[in-house]
Order: sequence, then C-alpha cells, then structure tokens
Amino acid sequence: ISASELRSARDEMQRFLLEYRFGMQEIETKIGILREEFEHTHAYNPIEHVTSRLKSPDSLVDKVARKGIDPDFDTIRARITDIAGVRITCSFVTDVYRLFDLLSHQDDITVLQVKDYIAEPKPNGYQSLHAIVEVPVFLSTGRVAVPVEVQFRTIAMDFWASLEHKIYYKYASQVPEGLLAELKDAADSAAALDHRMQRLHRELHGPRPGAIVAV
Ligand code: 0O2
Repeated sequence: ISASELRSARDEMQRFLLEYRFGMQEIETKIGILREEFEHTHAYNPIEHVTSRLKSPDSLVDKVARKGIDPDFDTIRARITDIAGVRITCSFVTDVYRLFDLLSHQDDITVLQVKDYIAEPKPNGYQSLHAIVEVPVFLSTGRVAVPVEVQFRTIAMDFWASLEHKIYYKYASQVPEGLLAELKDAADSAAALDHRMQRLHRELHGPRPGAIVAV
C-alpha cells in the first residue's frame, strides 16, 4: 500500500467517524436542554452527570475483526451501532426511565433498539437501560441519520459498572469465581441502595418529584 493510499484510508476513517461525533453532539445538546429546562421549570435536576465517547479507530477495527464483519464502511455503519456513545447518570431509577421517555419521544429521534438491564440485570449483576437511537445530522451534503448508543443508569449502577470494568481489566477477563459472586452481591447491594434512596426521595417529595406532564 502506497503512502497516498494510506493517507486516503486515514482520511476516509476520520470522515466516517466525524458523522458519529456530530450525532453524539446532537444527543448531548438534547440532554443538556432537558437538564436546564428541568431545573428551570421544576427546580429539580434529574441528571448527575453525562459522559460521551467515540470509539477509537483501533477499537472499531478490533470490533469489526471480532464480529467477522466485512470491513467496508456501509457494512460497519449497518452492523456496529455503538460507535458513538452517551452515558447519562441519573439520580434515581424513576429519573432513568423519565429521561429515556423524554428523549425517545422527541419527533426527530428513532429508537432502533432498547435493552433494559434494569428490569433484567445481566447474570453478573450489571444494570443500565441501553437504547440505540438514530438522530439526524445535517451536513453540507444533506441529512444523515446517525445511530448513538445511549446508556441511562443511576449513580449506584454507574459506581458498580465502573469498578467492575476496572476489576475485569485487572484480571484480563479471567475473574476468579469467588470474586464474581462478590461482584454480583455488590450489584444487589447497589440495587438495594437505589430502592432505599428512591423511597426516601418519595417520602420527602411525594410520588413524582419534579413531576412533569407525561409524554
Ligand atoms: P465501552 O468501553 O463502554 O464502549 P456489543 O456492544 O454489540 O458487542 P452487547 O453485549 O450486545 O455487545 O452490547 P450491550 O449489552 O448493549 O453492552 C454494551 C456496553 O454496555 C459496553 O460497551 C459497556 O459500556 C456496557 N456494559 C455491558 N455489559 C457490561 C458489564 O457487564 N459490565 C460493565 N462494566 N459494562 C457493561 P463496551 O463496548 O464493552 O465498552
């Protein structure tokens, strides 16, 4: 492969990823608007923090190889939907579903897939609500629909997932059996804490804190 071919492959990859960056920014803006409007109108902020990440070219290439997908951009576009990711950490479980509802009902958003790991936690205890949503991005060449993976979770779920991820890496995915059971137990404790905090919140603020008209 010549230097100019290499350069053009790099440019094509950067251009490909750019659309996902824009899609991610659109979702961040939508969440930022909801957060500000919520605080203003309801004097309540249901969001603790928001983080975003774009898959690196390296990890995208690894995923393409792992899944045995044809390495052309059209196939990657159709098959890999977590290139852009936004994680919304909410205060309470009710906020998780409320934020998901508010985002997914916006009329320029198309929900492609929902995985509710809160209703059905993974066997290791992982909990979060995952949605692949498609958001329009307007380029000089026209409109493109960009998929973004949005993860909604509480602070307790986020705390568990961050540390579990670190432990998993430390043991190069070979986590000892006893530790797996402890992690599952810790996930149950995190869920119990969520229920408890939700109950306290409800006792103080009534059944629907910062309630808004359901969409
Ligand atoms: P990163 O670095 O967060 O992006 P697929 O993504 O299609 O191969 P799957 O299992 O269908 O796989 O996707 P799923 O279940 O929606 O989960 C994908 C993402 O959720 C992961 O992304 C993690 O962010 C998070 N996740 C899922 N399961 C776990 C878990 O057991 N522990 C933790 N800590 N996070 C989890 P990536 O790409 O793995 O990583």
